[in-house]
Amino acid sequence: MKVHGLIMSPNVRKVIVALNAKGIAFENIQVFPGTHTPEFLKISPRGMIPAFEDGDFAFSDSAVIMEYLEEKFPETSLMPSGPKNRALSRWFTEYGGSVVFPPCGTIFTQLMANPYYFKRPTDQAAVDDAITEKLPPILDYLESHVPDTGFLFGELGVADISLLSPFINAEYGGYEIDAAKWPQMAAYYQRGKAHPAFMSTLIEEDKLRQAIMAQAS
Ligand SMILES: N[C@@H](CCC(=O)N[C@@H](CS)C(=O)NCC(=O)O)C(=O)O
Repeated sequence: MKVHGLIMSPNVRKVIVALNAKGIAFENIQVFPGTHTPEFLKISPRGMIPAFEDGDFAFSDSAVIMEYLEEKFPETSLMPSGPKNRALSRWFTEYGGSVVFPPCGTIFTQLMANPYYFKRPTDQAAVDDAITEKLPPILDYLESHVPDTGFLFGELGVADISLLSPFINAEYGGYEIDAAKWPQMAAYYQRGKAHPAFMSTLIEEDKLRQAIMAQAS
């Protein structure tokens, strides 16, 4: 099985953390965001990472890939049981991808990717908007939903992975969840990062991050 995409991308990381949590072996093919070669567009028609290959079957989108993994390898399940909890799990997965990811992505792009890799200026107004306007209501909402201990449905699942992964990128841009304002979220984020599936991913990711940063400087 092959995951196409840069591990530092929040959406690629989601798939890799899910694979690690399930204990499934895979190969990570480093495809940078914005790769629009005809070959890559065949497996990811929107030209976005991640894309996934399982033998001669290939497709894209992190949420779809995680659902596929869940159906193909149900043994270590990353989804709760019962229609209500499964609906909630899908909702938080969607919320992570469509609502949490954009402002966290902005912080990462503007404060890490642009200055250190692309050598482009930082759009400070976009960063300020992400930090002061976009993220607070998101954190307020999540603060009332995340548990005191463990994860949304007990063990780490796709919903947690989807909510937490974007914050890793925000942290690369220097953002920290304010534990005085959002204590539950700050603690939940630290628990997520300390989970073996996240930890092993972040160790691999750090090697690549250092290499990219070294090349860029
Ligand atoms: N809904 C997609 C979003 C994927 C996505 O936004 N990927 C970004 C990197 S994190 C990307 O490929 N951006 C390049 C582009 O927009 O051209 C998923 O969850 O896989």
